[in-house]
Amino acid sequence: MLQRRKFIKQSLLGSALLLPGMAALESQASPSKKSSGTKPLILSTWSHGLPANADAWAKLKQTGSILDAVEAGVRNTELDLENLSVGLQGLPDREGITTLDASIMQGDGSCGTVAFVRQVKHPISLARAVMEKTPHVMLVGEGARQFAIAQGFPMEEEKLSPNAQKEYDKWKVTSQYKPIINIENHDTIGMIGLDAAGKLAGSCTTSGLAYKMHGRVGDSPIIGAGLFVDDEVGAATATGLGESIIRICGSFLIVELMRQGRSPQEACEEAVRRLVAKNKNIKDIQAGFLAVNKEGEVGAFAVHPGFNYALATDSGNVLVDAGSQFKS
Ligand code: SD4
Repeated sequence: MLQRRKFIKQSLLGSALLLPGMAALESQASPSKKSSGTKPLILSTWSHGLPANADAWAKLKQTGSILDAVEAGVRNTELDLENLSVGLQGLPDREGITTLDASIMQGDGSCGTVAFVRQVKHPISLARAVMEKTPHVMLVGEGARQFAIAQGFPMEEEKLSPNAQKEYDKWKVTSQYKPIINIENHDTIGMIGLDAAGKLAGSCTTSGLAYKMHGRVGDSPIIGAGLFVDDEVGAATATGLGESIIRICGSFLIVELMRQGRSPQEACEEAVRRLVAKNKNIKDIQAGFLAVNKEGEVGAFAVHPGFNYALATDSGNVLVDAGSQFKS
């Protein structure tokens, strides 16, 4: 029932042959096969994951830190002007204000998150500062902004990007709010990475749902929902309608299923089944999960077709189609 994963795009990182990475993907469909995972590895949601993975990979080679890598990778997406779901160029809430959510986590349990934060270009770095420089895990709203100022983060002008302004102006004509995510406007980036020594880290950053209520926070900055990392087991991240992911504690669920012996692929599929069971109007809800275990085996699954992810290994950086519960 799994859709066969398709190799879509060729390496950004160099080499043309993708045998180790592809072997890992094929093994997901037959969990009884012996592990064919690979390390190091960087995994991230959607096609903007390709340039993000490339930056993460370069950082990993430069500093040797998987935490540095997952921060650097998603900073790329936070600056991507084409992306209307991440960073200050993202679509605003219904008041016309762009507010950002982000989280970062290491396999030893340390983590930091920010939510409902304004004027900060790199919320992922602010989340890292929360993790490293405060006794807390999460700062939100004005408190997060004040902390950013105190930490020397520049405050950006509150002005919508030209693309976001155009879309917002169109939306205002009807001001119709439907908390529905179609595949086309899923752009959050969730990234998980495993270094050669088996250490894990993850990051997730988003402007959240377009035209959300002012103050709405999604799954991305909620540890256990949008991101969870445990060096003993593996890591998972999520994209899609945050409310549906929070309801099932999606990323934590996947890591716990892997702890109980499921493969990353089996764990992602079970999380999607759970999400489908716990959410009404499932035909209007897209959500997708990515997972890696500490052996470097990967898994991915979504509610509806269309979810893809970028996978970087020593053999290259490729875009891969994930399977889905419902078919088109
Ligand atoms: C949220 N999960 O805020 C995010 C949205 C998302 O691509 O993934 N957008 O609910």
